[in-house]
Amino acid sequence: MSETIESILHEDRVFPPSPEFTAQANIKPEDYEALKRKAEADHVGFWADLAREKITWAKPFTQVLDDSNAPFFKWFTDGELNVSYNCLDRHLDAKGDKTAIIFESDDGKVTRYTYKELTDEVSRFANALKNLGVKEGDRVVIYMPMIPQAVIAMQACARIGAIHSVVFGGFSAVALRDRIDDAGAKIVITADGGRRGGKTVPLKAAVNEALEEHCGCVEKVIVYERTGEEVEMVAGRDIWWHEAERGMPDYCEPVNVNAEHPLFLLYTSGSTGKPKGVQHSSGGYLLNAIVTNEWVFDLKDDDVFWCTADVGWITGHTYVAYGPLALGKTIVMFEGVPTYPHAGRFWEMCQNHGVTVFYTAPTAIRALMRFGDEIPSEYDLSKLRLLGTVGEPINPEAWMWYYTVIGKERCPIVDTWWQTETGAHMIAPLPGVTPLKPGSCTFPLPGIDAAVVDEEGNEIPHGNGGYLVIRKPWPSMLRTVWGDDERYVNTYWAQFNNRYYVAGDSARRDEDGYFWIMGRVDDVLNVSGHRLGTMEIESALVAHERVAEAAVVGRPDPVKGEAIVAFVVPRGDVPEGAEREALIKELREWVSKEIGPIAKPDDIRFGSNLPKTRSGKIMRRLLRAIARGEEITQDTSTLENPQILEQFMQK
Ligand code: 6R9
Repeated sequence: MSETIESILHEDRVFPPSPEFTAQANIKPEDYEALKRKAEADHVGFWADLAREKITWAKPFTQVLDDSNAPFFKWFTDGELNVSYNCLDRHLDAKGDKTAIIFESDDGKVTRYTYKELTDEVSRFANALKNLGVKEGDRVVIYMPMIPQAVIAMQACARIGAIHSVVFGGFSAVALRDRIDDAGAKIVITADGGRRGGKTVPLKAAVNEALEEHCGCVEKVIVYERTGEEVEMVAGRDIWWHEAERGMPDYCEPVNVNAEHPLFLLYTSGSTGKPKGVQHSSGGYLLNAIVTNEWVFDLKDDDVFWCTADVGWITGHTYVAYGPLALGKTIVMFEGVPTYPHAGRFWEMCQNHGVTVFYTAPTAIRALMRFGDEIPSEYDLSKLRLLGTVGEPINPEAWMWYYTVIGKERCPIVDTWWQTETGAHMIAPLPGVTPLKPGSCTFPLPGIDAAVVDEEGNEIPHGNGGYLVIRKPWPSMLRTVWGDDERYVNTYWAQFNNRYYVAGDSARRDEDGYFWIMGRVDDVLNVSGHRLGTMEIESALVAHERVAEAAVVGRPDPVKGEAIVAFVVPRGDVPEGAEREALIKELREWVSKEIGPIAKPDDIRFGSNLPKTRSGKIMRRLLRAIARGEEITQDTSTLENPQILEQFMQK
């Protein structure tokens, strides 16, 4: 990427934290300066001190960073701990009766667990796992709805040193089977079904299908009874959760494991080939999970933190199942979807549970924004004090809507850049310190050496786009790709001779040093010799009053190198006939005006939604195939809404 990526996104609004927010923040400007100074002066010592302070070690570590086999880094190598002990037991004396989880089901039923109750549940289930022969290091696949038992299962694995691999409940039987096989899982934990948007998700049926072929590794399937609908149980293999727990003592001694012991695997799609089993450690992972919840979400004891991510994603690991619990805080879990039974569900839940810190994805914000400002205004959102986003760049319009309509201009927005592989936030504002710019994830956290570099790995001048890399190891970094060290090195390190972690994103820094994520490296277009971030064109499109959402991809063009194809979800009805032609013309002119003539889309298609994975990520591979008029050969099993592909195929 030797050429400059043309960054045409002009965003000059700046929102400094209010003095009131700063006054109460966990990290104040002077703390931030001190942390930064310390991390810069002594990177390893910085993390060592935090690890001693934040984690309860069963055996203290004496070695901090082992880089003798880089890029296979190890942290706190001779230390021992139990992650479940750190999330549960250590709070019991002071906070046994404090609410750990407020759970709201799809149909609105609310269940609460105190720390004491949660600890007992985890212990009992951990004993059940042990009783079924699960040992330290065994892999356990968890394929569950977004219910507290998913967290209980994860914590129970951690308690006995088993390695969990959560597979999102929206994945198909085929995707599940591949993950079970790759992990060599001995146990699968599932439910009869889940409930989302008033419908049943047939989880057990998918498990049965997945286990029909391969998966010789699986010995037992544990089934939580959630919907009560009839399911097929295979004799000798399948056992109900409540039966597995019968007679189990409600205390299970936590097993102390080495800091490097894998806590979990989490499969994530690469740009090509089969999904990678991203392997995380116990000690290092827990440390970044703790500090980022404290620094970025500013969590306090009276906070009610709602991260809307499913535990099937990394966000649901670090900001639901582990981080907030390790800090002894109260979290909200929600089984359903944001628009059922009505488009005010999120805001109603924020009101009813007194949510103070709310964390969701730009795609959800844009979807809810389409329903207008009146809906959120019907709810009391005055308890909210901090908002967050994750998963993709947030366009400034959605940011402003979130800031004004949801946060009432009172709540800072933390735009958090990170990945499955990084384990926790890497680039994000500190809400009491960092002046915000809509659409920028701002600055790397203390102890995180992120940079934007060119082809040779040299840091490039501000204003230009390049590769986003992390130059020093950090505790929660992935340790390897499960069973495939070579792929780990090739995917993340080889590009710069194993010196830097390569995120696969492009980014630029502005004149103030703020980081702006431009998209995946393969999302950068080259139009007539100009490099354009697809996100910038998308931002321009969604700034138009008739556009609710947009995705832009490239298509090979004999003259320009690449032509720009825009997939647009209009506000209101999908236009037809003359109206459609007029809108296409208007949008082309609009983009031309917003960015410049080179960014004018060559082809604009309309549809009622974009093809998305169930985690809300736009499936650009698919859009690229459609843009090129290719037959769709890709796996569409992870698509939330397959029927909209048809709409976009029409010219
Ligand atoms: C946490 C998570 C990682 C990819 C990442 C980037 C995109 C995540 C972002 C963001 C812009 C943000 N991404 N957060 N882009 N601004 N605040 O989403 O993990 O599912 O592994 O995705 O998501 O492209 O490389 P994961």
